[in-house]
Amino acid sequence: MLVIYANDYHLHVPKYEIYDGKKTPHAEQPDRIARIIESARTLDIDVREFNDPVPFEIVSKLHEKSYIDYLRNKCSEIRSEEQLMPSVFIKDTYTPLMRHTYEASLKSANLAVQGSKELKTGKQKVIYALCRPPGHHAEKDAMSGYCYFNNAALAANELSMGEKKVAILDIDYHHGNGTQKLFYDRNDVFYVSIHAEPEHAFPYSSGFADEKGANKGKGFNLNIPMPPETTPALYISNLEKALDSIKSFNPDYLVVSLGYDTYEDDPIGGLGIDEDSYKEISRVISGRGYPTLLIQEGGYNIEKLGVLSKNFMQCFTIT
Ligand code: Q9C
Ligand code: ZN
Repeated sequence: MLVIYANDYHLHVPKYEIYDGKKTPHAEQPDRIARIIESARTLDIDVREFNDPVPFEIVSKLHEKSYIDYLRNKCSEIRSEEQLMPSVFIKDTYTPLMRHTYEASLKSANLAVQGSKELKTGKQKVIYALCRPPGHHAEKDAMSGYCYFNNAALAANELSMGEKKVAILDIDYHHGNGTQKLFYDRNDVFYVSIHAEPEHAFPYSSGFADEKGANKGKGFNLNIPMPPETTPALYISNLEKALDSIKSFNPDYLVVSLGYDTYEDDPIGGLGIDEDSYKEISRVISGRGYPTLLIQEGGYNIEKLGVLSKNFMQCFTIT
């Protein structure tokens, strides 16, 4: 496994989110990535920093120019330490702008795309891109759920190029509304998500089992919503089911949207997954043997992220 991160991931430091009109401390903090880097180092895994300047074209393949321009211009007007809650291009009030949000998001997206390029060389079978900010809620012209650009989608798009088949397995606690929407009409990218039932959990508006894709993409979207009383055993059996559907699709590459917010003591998620079960989840996915790009999404228990990611990384071996 090769672990990669972008040098400026810590520049975006959101202060608060607005939950039903009230300010609450923002859960998506730079330390999340620092903890995962630390555990990779204790496991003696190769960790590489990406430090390149990034052209905005890296995100324009899937995002609207007006949206990208808005983010760039708005962020450049914000003074350091200031936080701005945008009024447009939004789906919720959880996703604020800071002075360095655009820059950090662009580098996060670039990291995912570079991960794809590295995977395509065949030198590595598994790449873990520590993207931050996360991406799976971001739509073509909307920030949402702590996400600005859709890292996993941009990576899958790069891997596919309309020629290869790519499966995205999204195991973040939340449904990846942005990723689903970006590929809803496409049959080269199969989106499969296991997440908390949208009746009870963000994003509320999508992630239902009857959303199966449209037009050419019909049959290439699979949602597996899980109830609040999910156990590790129930979760793993649904994970096997998700992987069986991916097997029938027969992909060239697998992209995993990896969130640790399914952990039982996550402050905003929690789907009954205990820390040891991340070893099993990791074995079950890697056991399928696909060349795999892991993309970091959520996971907000900062004290536990070290051990959760360590359990996952140490068991992710492809033979
Ligand atoms: N204050 C990701 O995991 N809802 N995004 C927060 C609690 C928004 C999560 C409500 C959750 C977004 C990438
Ligand atoms: Zn999440």
